[in-house]
Amino acid sequence: MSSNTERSLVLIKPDAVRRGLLGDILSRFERKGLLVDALELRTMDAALADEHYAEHVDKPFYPPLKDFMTSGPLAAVVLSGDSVIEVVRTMIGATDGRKAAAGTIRGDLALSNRENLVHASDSPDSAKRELAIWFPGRF
Ligand code: 3AN
Repeated sequence: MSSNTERSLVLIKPDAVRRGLLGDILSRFERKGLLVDALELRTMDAALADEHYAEHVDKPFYPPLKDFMTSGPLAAVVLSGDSVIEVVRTMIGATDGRKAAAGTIRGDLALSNRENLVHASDSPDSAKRELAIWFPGRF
């Protein structure tokens, strides 16, 4: 079996920190066999939000998303492992927690399409871009 070790940028969002779910969510990734390469509690400011969500800044849902994402500390995490980008996207589930499959993080723990606990890079290109934004010069 071939392996494809890569990295993903994961944000465990302010709702997860407020709800005391940081350990639970991190634990799911660790139990899956993924490695934590970096972990920092950070608070997003407006400029970082606009850079991170560059593809969404003109969408109607962006202003409340920005308010939410800058509302308190989040955990910025770099995970590595075989096919980690796809594996983590599968583990977090669909964007809308009301529709995400049971067994996924959002499916089990979220009931919103905004406060949906986790962000994860959705492709190798977005991982590269997001790692450079959050951990410049490190990965
Ligand atoms: P995902 O996080 O599943 O990749 P994206 O990239 O489409 O979803 O959206 C980025 C973030 O914007 C989501 N995590 C969610 O917090 C928010 N979002 C997306 N679509 C909506 C929506 N229709 N209404 C409110 N918030 C949304």
